[in-house]
Amino acid sequence: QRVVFSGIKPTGRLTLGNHLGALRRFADVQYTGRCVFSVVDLHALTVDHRPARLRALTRETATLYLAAGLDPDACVLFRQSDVPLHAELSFLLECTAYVGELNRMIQYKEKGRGRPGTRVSLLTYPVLMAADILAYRASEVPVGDDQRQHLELARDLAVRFNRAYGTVFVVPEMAPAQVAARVMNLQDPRRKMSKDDPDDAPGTIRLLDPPDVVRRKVMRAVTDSGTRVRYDLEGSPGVGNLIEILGGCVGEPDLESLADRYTSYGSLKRDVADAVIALLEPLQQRYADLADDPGTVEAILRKGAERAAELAAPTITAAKQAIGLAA
Ligand code: AQP
Repeated sequence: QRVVFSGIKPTGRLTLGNHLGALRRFADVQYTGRCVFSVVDLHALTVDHRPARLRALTRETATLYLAAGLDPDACVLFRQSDVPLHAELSFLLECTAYVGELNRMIQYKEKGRGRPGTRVSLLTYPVLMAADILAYRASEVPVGDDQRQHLELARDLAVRFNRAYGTVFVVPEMAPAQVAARVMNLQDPRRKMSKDDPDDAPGTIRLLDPPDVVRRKVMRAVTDSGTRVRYDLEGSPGVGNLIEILGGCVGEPDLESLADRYTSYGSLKRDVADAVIALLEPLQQRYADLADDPGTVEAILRKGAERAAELAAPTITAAKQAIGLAA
């Protein structure tokens, strides 16, 4: 059976990158197998955080899952911290992982390695992510390109555990996006568009940005001093990023020929703005309806957590038994 797991951590307001690289693809696969999607709030504790903001962002992210079209009758939607089995399995996997490999994680290097005030959990974060995935015996993980290294680690841990103690885990495959697997910042196209960017960052499109804000951000996107529209991420990263975004929004994987249709940066930007606005409009409409009804969202999350715990429990029992804990 096809089993899909993915999650998003509520550390900021979701961006167009989160949508094209992850969220939209959750909706695309939800009727094709068992799908489990989580708002991974424990991961948000690995960096400096404020409790009230975390709670608000967790609610907003869960509401956006529904607004993006996730159907709670088809897939399991839950808040990670409601299912304590994730933390339990994470500890077993910490006893399988090595400090050396965690030290090499790019996100850890960028966000905290070598600083005395870095939280221990930032080092072990990829292990918790492995637990999230392995608990459901997921065969597929739809994530953006920036998560490739963490997914490799999840695979390594599954293989290592299985070899040492007997087969418990399914070794998951990464399911990368065809286009827009790495949406870049519109003002600095060599940097990933990140939800950690300041709330008013001009190069970051948020899923809840009103249409005029989206248009302004796109029209002011950095391009280059040339004039020819071409898809060349190395030579012309700003223009290449706009073409990726357009291809992602309209579902056109052939980016070279998409670029050939444009003779000026201005017309490309206008079409990018229109395409992003059209993609976000139905999502924003549903979000507005759901935001008025927090009780419904909460009830969906609670029911999802019960189901998630049922699904994960047999894997954790098997892992405990294999490693020598359970009777
Ligand atoms: N710019 C992006 N382009 C394509 N996909 C992206 N994702 C994130 N940014 C882009 C994908 O969205 C999911 C969110 O995963 P996460 O919450 O674990 O965050 P992340 O990967 O660390 O990326 P963010 O959203 O920019 O968060 P910060 O800045 O807080 O680290 C993942 O599938 C990710 O690949």
